[in-house]
Amino acid sequence: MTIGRLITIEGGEGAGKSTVIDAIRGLLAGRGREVVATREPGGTPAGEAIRAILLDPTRSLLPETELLLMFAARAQLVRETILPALARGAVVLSDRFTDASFAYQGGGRGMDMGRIAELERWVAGIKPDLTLLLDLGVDQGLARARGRGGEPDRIEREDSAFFERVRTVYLARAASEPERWRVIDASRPVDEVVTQVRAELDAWLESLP
Ligand code: Z5A
Repeated sequence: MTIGRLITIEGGEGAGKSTVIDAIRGLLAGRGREVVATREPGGTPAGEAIRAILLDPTRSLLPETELLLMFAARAQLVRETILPALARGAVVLSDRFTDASFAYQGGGRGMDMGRIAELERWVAGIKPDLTLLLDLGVDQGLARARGRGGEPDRIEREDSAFFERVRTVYLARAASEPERWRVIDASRPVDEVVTQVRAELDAWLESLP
C-alpha cells in the first residue's frame, strides 16, 4: 500500500511558492503518484470564503480573529481534503500550512507561540512530512510581489519589520527541525531554484521506505 505524504511549501512574500509548486507537480506525477495541490488559507469552498475575509484590505481584524480564521480554514482543509487524500496514498502539496501561522501570527503579530501550538494539536492534528522553505531577503521578496502588479492585500500591507520577524521565525523553525525542513535560497533565478528543489525532492523520495 502506498503511504500518503504531506509536503508543504513556505516562504515570505514573493518567494516563488506558486512557481515552484507548478514545477514539482510534474515530477511527483511522473513517479506515478496522485498529486493533490492546495493552498492556505483556502483550498475548500468554506476556506476560500474565509481567505477572502482574511485578505480583504478594507477589513480591520484583531490578531486573535486572524489567527482563529487561519485555523478555521485549516480545520476544513485537513478534514475535507488532506486526510482523505493521504488515506488514498496521494502526495499532498500545500502552498503554506501551520508553520505559516507560527511565522506570521507568532512572529509577525507577536502572538503567543504556545497558544498556536495548542491550536496546531487540536485543529490541524498532523504535521508535514517535508517542508521546503523558499528563503529570500524581505526587500527582494516585496519587490517581486509588487512587480506582479495589483493592489496589496491586507497582510501584504504590513511593513518590512513585520516580514523580517516572519523570516526569522521560519529560519528558526527550519534550524530546529532539520530532518523535516529544506531551506532553499530563493534569491536565485527561477531555473536554479527549481533545479535545487527537484534535487532535494528526489533525494527525499529516494530515502523513503
Ligand atoms: N498567512 C498567514 O498569515 N498565516 C497562515 O497561517 C497562513 C497564511 C496559512 C496569503 O498567502 C497570506 O496569508 C500570506 C501569508 C498569510 N500573506 N502575505 N503576505 P499566499 O501564499 O496566498 O500569498 P503570498 O505569500 O502573498 O504568496 P505570493 O505573493 O503569491 O508568493 P509566491 O507564491 O511565493 O510567489 P510567486 O507568485 O510564485 O512569485 C511571485 C512573483 O515573483 C511572480 O511574478 C514570479 O514570476 C516571480 N518569481 C518567482 N520566483 C522568482 C525567482 N526565482 N526570480 C525572479 N522572480 C521570481
